Amino acid sequence: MASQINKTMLWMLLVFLLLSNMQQRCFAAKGKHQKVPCFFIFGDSLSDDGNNNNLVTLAKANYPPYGIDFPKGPTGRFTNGRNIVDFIAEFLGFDNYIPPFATARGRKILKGVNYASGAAGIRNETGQTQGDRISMDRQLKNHQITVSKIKQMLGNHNKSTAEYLSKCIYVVAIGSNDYLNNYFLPQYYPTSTIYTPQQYAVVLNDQLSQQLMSLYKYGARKFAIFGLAAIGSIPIIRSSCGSGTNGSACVDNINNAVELFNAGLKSHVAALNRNLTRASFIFINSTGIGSTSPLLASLVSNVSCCEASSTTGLCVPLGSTCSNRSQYAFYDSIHPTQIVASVYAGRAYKAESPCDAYPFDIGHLAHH
Ligand SMILES: *[C@@H]1O[C@H](CO)[C@@H](O)[C@H](O)[C@H]1NC(C)=O
Ligand SMILES: *[C@@H]1O[C@H](CO)[C@@H](O)[C@H](O)[C@H]1NC(C)=O
Ligand SMILES: *[C@@H]1O[C@H](CO)[C@@H](O)[C@H](O)[C@H]1NC(C)=O
Ligand SMILES: *[C@@H]1O[C@H](CO)[C@@H](O)[C@H](O)[C@H]1NC(C)=O
Ligand SMILES: *[C@@H]1O[C@H](CO)[C@@H](O)[C@H](O)[C@H]1NC(C)=O
Ligand SMILES: *[C@@H]1O[C@H](CO)[C@@H](O)[C@H](O)[C@H]1NC(C)=O
Ligand SMILES: CC(=O)N[C@H]1CO[C@H](CO)[C@@H](O)[C@@H]1O
Repeated sequence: MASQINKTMLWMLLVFLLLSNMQQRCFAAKGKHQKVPCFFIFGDSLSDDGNNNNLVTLAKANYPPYGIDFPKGPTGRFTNGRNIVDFIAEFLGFDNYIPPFATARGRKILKGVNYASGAAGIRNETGQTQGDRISMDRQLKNHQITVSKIKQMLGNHNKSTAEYLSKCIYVVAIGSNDYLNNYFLPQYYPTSTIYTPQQYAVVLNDQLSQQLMSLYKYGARKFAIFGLAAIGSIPIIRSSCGSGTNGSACVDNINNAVELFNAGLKSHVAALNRNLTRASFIFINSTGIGSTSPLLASLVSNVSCCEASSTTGLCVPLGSTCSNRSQYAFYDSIHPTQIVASVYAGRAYKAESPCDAYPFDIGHLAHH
């Protein structure tokens, strides 16, 4: 009888040890190498990972040949494989990519949410000719919903939620559509008749600053803001600018307008750092990275890898692709391939030149 009790106790002890060990391992497996508790993403098709899948819009990428190099196949990412924020999530040590707001449920949101939406812009009307999209203002509203859910999960302790959210990274990469799907479509949008490129850059910079202040009010303290790439040089613009007319002037016109936005954005980042001393804002110099990478310079960049529609610039459903996707800069006529995304993300995370990230890179922001 006594030995029976001892045996039972021994078993119970063993089970207890096993369970507690398992729990510890579960805990360790969850982001043992994670550098920040969570990662939130705001932006457009460069970052969208599925938010547009169920919207009525032309700006969708949840069909082959998108995702041809992604483990799960087509997901709504506008590229062949991983996008820039997927690589950043990997560098930050996350075990999983950040789920889209459209489908993120339960405790997963504690690790972050991706709000980015194809065709979306800083301005509400941007992208409306494509159909529905989640503008930056709507993305911020969605983030408010996430924050209130996180508050409930962390037990209504406002202070602990605030502390938790302050340690997370917030990437904001938006503005390309305010040019491509607004200012430079004068047949549909009046902005180019109202503003000069310089005035428009100021209007966008000011509105984005306000949006970043809202994000700050929802508890964000570590911001990485991406400047825009040289979007005048994407294949669909090159071909619409035409080779017969002065094509390079048309391309330059767009790239110059975008550089005004970028220069202003960088000064706003400096001002935000001065004004909000408890927060850190960094600016990623996308055009600088794009123009100084030897790898990027070696890629085919005047045509898309996939067979793309000349009107939308997106891959034709089930259309053909180039044979070697590592040799092309653009997957469709608008969006970069995975290999290009890896270069941008790599230098945003760990700057190779002081010009890449100002005043420091995402790796430093994580530890700041
Ligand atoms: C944009 O739309 C949101 C609602 O989605 C609204 O709250 C906001 O005031 C609008 N912003 C502008 C500048 O019109
Ligand atoms: C085309 O535009 C560029 C400026 O972007 C200018 O230097 C060049 O002279 C122009 N060429 C023609 C043929 O007009
Ligand atoms: C910083 O604060 C000054 C003074 O309050 C204000 O004029 C400026 O707009 C602020 N800048 C930003 C980017 O918030
Ligand atoms: C971006 O980097 C390039 C060089 O790589 C530099 O010439 C340019 O001034 C930088 N732009 C900004 C806004 O910092
Ligand atoms: C793309 O560039 C290559 C070489 O730089 C050239 O041979 C080809 O004609 C160009 N294609 C188009 C569509 O411009
Ligand atoms: C694809 O291109 C890359 C870069 O040029 C090269 O390293 C690789 O060997 C090529 N792969 C194939 C299968 O040709
Ligand atoms: C992060 C967060 O939600 N902070 C809130 C805590 O509560 C104060 C006042 O109740 C709010 O102003 C903060 O926004």
